[in-house]
Formats: sequence, structure tokens, C-alpha cells
Amino acid sequence: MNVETKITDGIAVVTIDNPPVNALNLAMRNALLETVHTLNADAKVRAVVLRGAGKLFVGGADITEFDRPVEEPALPEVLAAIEASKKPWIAALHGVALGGGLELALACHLRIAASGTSLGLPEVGLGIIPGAGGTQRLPRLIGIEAAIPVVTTRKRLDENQALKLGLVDSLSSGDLTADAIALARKAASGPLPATAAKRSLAAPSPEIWRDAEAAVRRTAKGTAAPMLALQALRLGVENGFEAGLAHERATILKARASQESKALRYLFFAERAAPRPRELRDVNTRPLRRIGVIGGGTMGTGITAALRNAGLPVVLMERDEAILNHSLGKLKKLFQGDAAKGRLSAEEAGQRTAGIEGALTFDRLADCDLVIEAVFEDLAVKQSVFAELGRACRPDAILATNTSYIDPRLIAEGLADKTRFLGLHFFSPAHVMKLLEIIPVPETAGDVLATAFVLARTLDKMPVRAGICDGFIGNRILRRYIAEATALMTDGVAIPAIDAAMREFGLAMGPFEMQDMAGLDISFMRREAARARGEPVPEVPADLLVRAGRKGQKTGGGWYDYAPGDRTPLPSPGAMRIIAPMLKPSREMPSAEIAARLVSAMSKEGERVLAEGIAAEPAHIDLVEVHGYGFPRWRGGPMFMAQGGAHHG
Ligand code: T1G
Repeated sequence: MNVETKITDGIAVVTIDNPPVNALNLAMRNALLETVHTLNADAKVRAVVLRGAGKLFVGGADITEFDRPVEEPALPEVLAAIEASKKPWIAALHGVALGGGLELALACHLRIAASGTSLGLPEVGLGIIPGAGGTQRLPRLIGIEAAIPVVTTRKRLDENQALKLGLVDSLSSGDLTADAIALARKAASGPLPATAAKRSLAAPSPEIWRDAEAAVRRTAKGTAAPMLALQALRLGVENGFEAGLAHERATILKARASQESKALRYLFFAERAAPRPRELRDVNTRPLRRIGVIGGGTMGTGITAALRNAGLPVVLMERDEAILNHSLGKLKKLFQGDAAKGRLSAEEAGQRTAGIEGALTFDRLADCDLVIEAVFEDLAVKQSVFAELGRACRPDAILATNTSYIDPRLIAEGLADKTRFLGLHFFSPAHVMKLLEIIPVPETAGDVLATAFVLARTLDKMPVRAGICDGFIGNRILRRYIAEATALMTDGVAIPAIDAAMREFGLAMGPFEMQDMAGLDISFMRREAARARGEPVPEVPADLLVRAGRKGQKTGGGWYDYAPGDRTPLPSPGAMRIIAPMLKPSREMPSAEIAARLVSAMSKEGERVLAEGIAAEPAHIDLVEVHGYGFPRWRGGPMFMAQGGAHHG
């Protein structure tokens, strides 16, 4: 970790070297400030090139320092020293320049970027705003309109967009440092280029602010930081650079201490740790070149699409031609839909479809490295599939089940070699939902488990290792959440009030709206199956609804009524009449109390999940909730909330 300077023919090349992302921690700030003073005082030095060692320029301030009071020199002081230098400083950008890293570049006199560079101010994603001049210097280079989405939505700019907007002054043709030195020489031989701070900033029309505020309200999803960032931009335009800087600084210092920021920082580190479990880091993995998927239903096609989106060739197997063609047709439409929405080119959509081979027999899976079973949730059916796979696939091929409820140990019973078997629980729609529960059985080999995490990273999924119990981590906590919501309802609290409370809390929909969307019959059949096995499963109000033909949106009514072709939940006197015998007299409950009850039920179940070793740490449960069940990111998760928002960096 250091800041190294090399001076050649009057040009100083300063390299920031703090692996893995050159974060600007206290030591780096001290070293940089000292370097600025040294070079300013060195008469031999006519200009300075600032670069980052390794794969990128600078990934930002050091987020691990945010739980502590700011230690001087703070970044603004370092940047002010560079900006005040009478010698041109040229920022040589490659990989990424994010947050404080971009702010460092903005304080320089000129910027040059290599191909493939990504520039941004993603601070709102951490519940803060740029705190070292980003909201003031960026608009003075690229204008307010272009700066608004970068500062309020984490929009990234590539080098070409940056050049076009004036954020960078030139692009490197290959050797970035050499090109930067050439630019420095040129700058040193002319008048000192004006820094961003000295550039004028035209005030935009009032409509721009009005539209920006509306856009921030629409996209902020309950987080406060985007509006704070917009306000800092505006204040700088209306009150000038220095006033803007002071306001920005005061805002970030306050935002750093907020629950929202603590929650988002907690998730930042949890999301970086989960895909690379420490215990698997040195384990060799098996190749993933060709993947088989069995079952062309909703999950099978979703998984196939996710694999294709990651560039993996897929063999999709179904029982009969008609079903297979239907599944292949669905996938073709899905990729064409992505092309129509501009997410893919028509050619890419064609390639995605072409990379799927349809199959009707197990022998076609013989050379797959991994086969994922996604057939109907029936133990006997799954066991027969794995018996076939055990015969048809290479001995080193990994065999996985996408079951969401059945004990994987039972599914693997007929399998001769269980070391190559595990559960890979995708969430619907599997090509969209980030969460992947990875469920090893006792026999699962280390390299098989490690390979599953490689698959998750390849698919850009958030993997969480889960132990075996009914519902693994996510569905087990969901069941507890639903049970608590049902208890509130039978206790007299109105269904729309419970759902409204959870929407207010930050969920896209409440527990009853969600059940109606998913269908009440799925869990009803599970309860009925348990009752048939002689298990004492008490009658619940949902049973009365299903028996009355109310299965949710798909039957035009469940907890709510739905007009034909409309998914808007309408309070249902009919449903209330059916479940009335199970309800106590109605009563009011404040939204916050409803939400607290439900979230506390989730975290208590989470405690049990931890105690049983089904999850290794609280953060894993929170990742499941955030990436699989729509728990609002800015709240961190039920376990984080139960810990009083304590954030362990
Ligand atoms: N501070 C501390 N640690 C960081 C870090 C940071 N800014 N960025 C990454 N790490 C750690 C990360 O936890 C992981 O650790 C390792 O580095 C590799 O990260 C004043 C206040 C830069 C695009 O929001 O987006 O500047 O798990 O796996 O995929 O206005 O990291 O190995 O122990 O993500 O190559 C603003 C955050 C900060 C960017 C690289 N900056 N970082 O991606 O590696 S706030 C950000 C990223 C700020 C100023 C404000 C990505 C990356 P470990 P990784 P990667």
C-alpha cells in the first residue's frame, strides 16, 4: 500500500497502489497530500501524471472507514491541494474511476482514459452522496443535465461518453501512461488548463429540476440519498462552488451515520463475501462448459435463459416433442423480447436461442458437465430422473436438483455416487431473480460445492449456502412471515392494512397480495399432503378460500377480488364472509407496529435457522431476503434490523 512517484524529464508519474481497488484510505490520503506538496516544491517537476496500479484507477474512498469519525486529512483537503497546484495534474484513467476515485480525477487539470474505462459516482448506492466535490465539479465539466443521472442513479459513463461530455479530455490509443505523459508535456508547455472548479455552470431551466425530482421520487424506492444528492447539485448551481462544497460535505457526514447507509454498506460487504466463501477459496473446481436442464416448465426455461445469458451452451430435455417445442418456443420469444427492448441485438437473441439443444432422451446429456433437474415437485418423479442421470451422465458430471421443498437427500437416495449431487434452488423467474440457494447433501464433494459457487458467479447470481430443512432458508422464513400475517388477520387487523403496512415498509407488495399472485393452492396442497401423511396441520383461513375455489389472481379471487384482466387487488366482501368464522372482531393497528411484528417474526425464525446451522451467518439470511424476497435493501434485512442496525465492516 503506497503512493509511488517516478520523475522523468520533468514529468512526475504518481502511482496509487492499494490493492485490491486502490481505496483512498487514511494512509493513501496522507501519502498523496505529502506527494502534492513535494512535487509542488520540486522545481524540476513541470507536470504530474496520476495513475492507479493494477486493474483500475481508484474504486473510491475506503468504505470500511465509514464507521469511524473522519480522520484528517480528509479527501477534500487532498483534492484542494491538487486543484491549487500551479503545475498541471493529468489523471490517467483505466478500469474504473468511482466515487472518491472519480472526484480525485475531477480535481486534476486534465483527464485521459483508456478503452474500457468506467466512470461513476455510485455513492447513493451506499446511502450517502459524493463527499469530495463530485456534486460540484462534475456538473461544471459535463453540465447539470448529464450530471443528474450520474449522481442520483449510479449511472456509469464509458470513456467514449465521457469524452463526448467533456469529462475526459482525450482517449489513450494503447499505452495509457505514455499517452498521459505526452498530454502532461503538452499541458506543461502551455497555459495551465482551467480546473473544473473554475469553470462556469449554467443554471438549467426549472423544468429540469422538476423532472429530476420526479424521476428521483420514482426511482429512489424509499432511499433518502438520491434526493440529497440532487439537492446538493442544485445548491451548488444556485449558491456557487464553495457553498456547494460545504453543503455537500455536511450532507455526506450526516448521511454516513444514517441507518440507510449502514444497511447498504453492510450489504455491500456481504454481497462481496458470499460468492467467495472463505472455506472454498483454495478448492479446485470442475469445468462448466455444457449444461443440461431437465424440465421445460417455468423454472426449467428460466434456468436455461439464465445459462444462455451467461454464454453457456445448454441441452434442454423434455418428455415429449410437443412440450419440448413449446419450451424452445418460449425461450425464443423471451430472447426476441429482450431484443425488442434493446437489451440484446437481434443477432445476439438468435445466438442465445441457437445455443439451446432440445433433447428427448437422457443419452443426450452424456457429455454435460452439470445437469440441473427442474421437473415437477414430486419425490418419485425426481428419484427416477436421477436414477437415469446416474446411468447416462459422465461419472464426473455434477447432478443438481432445483427442488424448493423436497429434502435433497431423499431425491438422491437412488444415486450411486452422491458426492456429485447437490441442490441448486433458483427463484422464479430464474433468469431475473438474483438469489441462488446452494444446498449440499452430507456427501457432496468440496469441489462440487465450490463449482456451484463458480456457476453462481458466472450467472451473476447471489449464492447463499443453505442447510437442509423444510423450505431451506428463504421459504422457511417466508412461511413464518405468512403465518404471522395470518395471525394478525385472524386477530382482527384488516388484510389491506397489513399489506399497506408492508408496502410502506418498502416491499413491492404485502403478504396477502403476494399469496394471491403466487397462488393459494400451492401451500394448500402442501398442507393437505401433510394432513394425508397424518401430520397435525391446523386449518387456516386460506384453506377455506381454496376450498371455495378462491386460489388467487388465477381464479379472479383469493384474499382479494380481481377484475378480469386486471391485477389490482380489490377488497373482497366475499372472501371476508368465507373466513369470518376464523376472525376475531376487527381492530386497528399502526402500520409501523404491523411491520415490526412481521419483520421480528422473520428475524426470530432467522435466529432458529442460525441455531440449527441452516445458515452460516446472519448476513446470509439478509442476502436471501433482499435478493430473493424483495426485502428493501436500504433496511439491510431482518437480521440486520434485529441487530439494531449494527454494521460489522
Ligand atoms: N472501500 C473498501 N473496500 C472496497 C471498496 C471500497 N471503496 N471497493 C471494493 N472493496 C473491497 C471489496 O469489499 C472486496 O473485498 C475487494 O475490495 C474487491 O472488491 C468521498 C465517500 C471497484 C468496481 O461505491 O464497485 O468514494 O471481499 O469484489 O468485482 O465521495 O469493488 O476481497 O475482502 O467488488 O473487481 C464509492 C465500490 C465509495 C465502489 C471492483 N465507491 N466498489 O469490483 O472487486 S464512497 C464505490 C466497487 C466514496 C467519496 C465517497 C467494486 C469495484 P474482499 P470486488 P471487483
